Amino acid sequence: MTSDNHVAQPTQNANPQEAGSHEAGSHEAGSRGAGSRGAERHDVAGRQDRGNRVVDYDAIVVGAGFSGLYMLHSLRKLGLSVRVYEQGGGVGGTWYWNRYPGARCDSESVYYMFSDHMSEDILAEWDWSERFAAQPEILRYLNFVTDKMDLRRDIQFNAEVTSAIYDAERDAWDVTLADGGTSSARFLVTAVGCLSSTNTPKFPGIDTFTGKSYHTGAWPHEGVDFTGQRVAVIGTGATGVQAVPEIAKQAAHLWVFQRTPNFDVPNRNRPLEADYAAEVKGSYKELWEKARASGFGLPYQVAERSAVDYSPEERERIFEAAWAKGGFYMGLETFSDYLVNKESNDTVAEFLRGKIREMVKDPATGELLAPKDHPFFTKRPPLESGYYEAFNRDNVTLVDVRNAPVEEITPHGVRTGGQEYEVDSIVYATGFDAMTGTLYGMNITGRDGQKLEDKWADGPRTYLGLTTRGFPNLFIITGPQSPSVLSNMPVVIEQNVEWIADLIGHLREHALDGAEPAQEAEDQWVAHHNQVAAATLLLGTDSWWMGANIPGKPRTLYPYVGGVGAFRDICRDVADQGYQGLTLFRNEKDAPAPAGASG
Ligand code: NA7
Repeated sequence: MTSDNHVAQPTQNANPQEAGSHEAGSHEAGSRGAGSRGAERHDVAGRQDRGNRVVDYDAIVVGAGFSGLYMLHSLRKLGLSVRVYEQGGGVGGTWYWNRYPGARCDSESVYYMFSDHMSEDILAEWDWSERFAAQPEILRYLNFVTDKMDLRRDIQFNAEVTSAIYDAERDAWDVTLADGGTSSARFLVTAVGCLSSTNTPKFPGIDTFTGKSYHTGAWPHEGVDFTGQRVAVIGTGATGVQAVPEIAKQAAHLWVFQRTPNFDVPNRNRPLEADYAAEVKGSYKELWEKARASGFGLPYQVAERSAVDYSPEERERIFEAAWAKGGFYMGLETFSDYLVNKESNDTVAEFLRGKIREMVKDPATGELLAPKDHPFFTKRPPLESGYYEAFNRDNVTLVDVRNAPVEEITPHGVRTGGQEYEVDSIVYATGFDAMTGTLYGMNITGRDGQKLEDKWADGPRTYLGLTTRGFPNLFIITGPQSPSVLSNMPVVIEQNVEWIADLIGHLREHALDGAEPAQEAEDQWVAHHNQVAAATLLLGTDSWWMGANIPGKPRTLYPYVGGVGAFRDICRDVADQGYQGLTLFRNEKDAPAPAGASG
């Protein structure tokens, strides 16, 4: 990974309403994201007596997944009054919604959890059952954390935020919910995740389908039984790759519609060995520090070497060892220059193509499944368990929609290449409007009526991914231009949350009311982000990391690729230097000049 310790220069100091089921003939019911649902009006629960306060709460947090839960806990520790609004009927975020068959985390479970910063007790008490935890277990974990930390009482469920408007007079954020409820707070923290607005392509005829259709990211809570059905899965990203082997076990026939094959690596999932789990727990502090300082938030032994410096035989041995180990070791522990050296990347890409051809019995299908249009890891490599083997089953057929795109959804199925595939159910594993979709859906409006969506019309502009000028006291967890999805998420979530909480603590300590990045600091962060990105191969590939999956979305690298550890160092330096690059202010009389003015 590249890293650059650039620092921007300072200019100055529940009643669960289960969602996600899908009615025949309508693809809308299976979508998710801000603005996707309405609900009956009810009063905002838990509102405090304002007294002489100009706001209802010190902070409003949107979302109750990993980020929102830890943010709530951290702000409570500072003594703040906090309200969390959660669109779902329960906690969990990604793990509340993504209940499709085979849904599983691609980070090793022992590292996909809160550290002792949240609670030493939870760390000690919680035991994972598998090397890679499945969705139900992660959801159980997050509920366990919620109850242990007594977080539920400050969370309002089924509460979709439809607007958040900054009032400069009061230095307050006014928030409106889909049910018409309103409330206000000094600080607004978005903890909405990166993959929370589902993307269903606007295929012609999509509403005419008379069977059932589902989006993997808004899966019915009661589950779906595909036994005996003819099923179409559209999409072969990390989600499709997990769902296909499971659906194949039930369906009479499964057609998998593939536009772009991926470099899928086996996860080698298995029951978690007790001694391994104990070993990790035993050296937890050390391992988490290593993860925090790493490129991707995992405490792996990164090999600082290039594949081009090794003989084909030596490379083969290294690749085979990582292949046998499974998981992200192939990307992280073999060679370290895949993202910056095409020649090095070609060696691992060829190795993986060879493995795919070996695993798939039909040569034509194997060839279609072997990616040739992008370098390894320039799209998120899915982890697989039985995906390629699924194509050796008689009841599974791969359909290439690269050369012959989906023409239309008909009342009875999917038409492509002049052929109609008649099915009973369609599964859209077609991804998300990542990183910005849900933020825009909340209609976040800052100083002078500027909408976030308009400010970012040509691509996100942030300071550290955590703040953006013109939107005082808006903090974005795992936002664009922060490491976010290029990491093991809990590690960067903890870092983001702690930085935000420390800043808010600093403001209170100094009787200040707010923070907003200076123009120059923001400009420098955007330039740095772009510079780091430009040094990689990522910009040349059409991926959701680049916004390429959503028509009209600005093409730019959304996550920060400078590395988790480097990012943490930069954030810490900013804080150590009195929040360099941020304007800290007291009430409106001290507020900075409007966005656009020199900071
Ligand atoms: P992804 O990775 O965005 O995958 C979506 C898939 O859907 C991908 O194969 C797309 O092909 C395919 N797609 C999207 N639109 C179309 C159309 N119009 N026609 C055919 N195929 C289409 O989403 P996932 O949910 O799998 O994974 C998201 C992240 O979750 C993942 O990266 C992990 O971080 C966890 P394409 O590749 O665009 O050609």
